Amino acid sequence: MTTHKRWTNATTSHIFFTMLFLKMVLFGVSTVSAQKDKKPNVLFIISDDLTTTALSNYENTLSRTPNIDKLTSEGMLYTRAYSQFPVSGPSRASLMFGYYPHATETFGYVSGRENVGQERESWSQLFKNNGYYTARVSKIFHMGIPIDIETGSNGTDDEASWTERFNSQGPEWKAEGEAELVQNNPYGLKPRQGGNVMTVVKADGDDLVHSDGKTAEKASELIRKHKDKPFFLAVGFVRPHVPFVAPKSYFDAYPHEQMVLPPKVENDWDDIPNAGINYVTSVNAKMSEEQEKKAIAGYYASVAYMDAQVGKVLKTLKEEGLEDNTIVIFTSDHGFHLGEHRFWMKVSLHEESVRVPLIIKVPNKEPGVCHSLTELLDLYPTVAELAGLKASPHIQGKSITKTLDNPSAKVRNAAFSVSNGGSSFLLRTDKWAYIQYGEDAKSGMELFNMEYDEKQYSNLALNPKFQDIVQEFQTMLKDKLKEVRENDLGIAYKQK
Ligand SMILES: [Ca+2]
Repeated sequence: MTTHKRWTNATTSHIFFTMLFLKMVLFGVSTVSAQKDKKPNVLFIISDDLTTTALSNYENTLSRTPNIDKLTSEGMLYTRAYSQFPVSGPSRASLMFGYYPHATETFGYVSGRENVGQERESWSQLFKNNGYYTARVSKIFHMGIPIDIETGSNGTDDEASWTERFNSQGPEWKAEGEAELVQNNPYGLKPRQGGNVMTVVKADGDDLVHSDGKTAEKASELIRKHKDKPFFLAVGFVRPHVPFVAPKSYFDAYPHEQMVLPPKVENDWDDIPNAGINYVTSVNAKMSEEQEKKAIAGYYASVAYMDAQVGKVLKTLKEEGLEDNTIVIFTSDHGFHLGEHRFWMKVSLHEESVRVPLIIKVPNKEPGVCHSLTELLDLYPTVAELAGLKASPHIQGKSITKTLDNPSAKVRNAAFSVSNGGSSFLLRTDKWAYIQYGEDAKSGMELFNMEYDEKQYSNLALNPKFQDIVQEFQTMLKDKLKEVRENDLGIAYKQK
């Protein structure tokens, strides 16, 4: 009896431990250790022409972006992230290849490959060459919006960067619905126009009629399909880039009459050099106050639509159980003016045009807010480091991984951006924004104390009291350009 009982106990416990072991293998311990060894996925989401001023996780109290807000609450929010060139083509070439625009002389609507040569790896290509499945959905390298979306073209993509690539065709400004052109249309005669102009369309139909809806659907499909191997998935949303097109319902929260215009400051333009007056203004676009408000409402509705698509992709990531092993990045290629100084669109090196939203969520790292200066150029080395991959030592961004553990850690003293074919420059420090037009400053300068004048109304560059500061920035700019130009590809690209 005793023997039998002992045997039974031994058998029972043997069975118990076998079951426990199996359970651990199937569901528990093995999953944890496998996750530890598993290469992290990368989900890179980039919106087009998205300014921080239109986001509720930054300074806006009217615009609503619940999905981006949720990601913000789970990741590190960067409040001082800067684009290297406030226009799609050169900004994207810079962030994808890891060089400043002046290093490669890439200032136009190209991928940037033509200037770095075949042997250098783009950001996603580094992952591809290290066993990752890499895919692009819609606009990552430059695409002309709206034309390349209308035709479903690759734009000036870099094919070598991807295992697979997908485009998301959409009707853009031709979408069915209620349309209105809100610039260069003083008599309101033209309902709509293509190209790079502010046509607003309150569209008929659902999210899937448009490019970004299709992009979210394709991205979700790829996440489900490739969840068992490491992936680098780049998801490009084209809104809120013009035309401001979204399903009607996204406009409900933004009646144009309730939009608040930035203050119109008397003599605002008097101390801005001609080169600093943006290419689209309320004046040259002949916009009435009503049209200005409609432009803002159209932009906010486009942002809300894009935000909803971001939510769909993040939901899929969660449903597939990949949140704990995926680095998520959300950003934009540059900002956008929504009537500040009566400026519209990008190109300008003023704060609203050149500063970008940036959220980086890394599994097992605490959420937070980081005010240190960062650049889009930093994404490549940062994410490579997080994934344990070795990027070329020649790329020019800096890894900001230390800010993910310590948000007060500093990576750089100044952020650097350029515009107008590389002839205009911005150096942004914690305290100052210094803008220079022409490498010799012959076309003017702007200097703003960002602690007291964050909206940049008072240009101090010609004030005698600040000449030593101007001198300092001119020296800093010369040094920075020299550093940027002294790189591993200088001779190679000049010989092409
Ligand atoms: Ca853009």
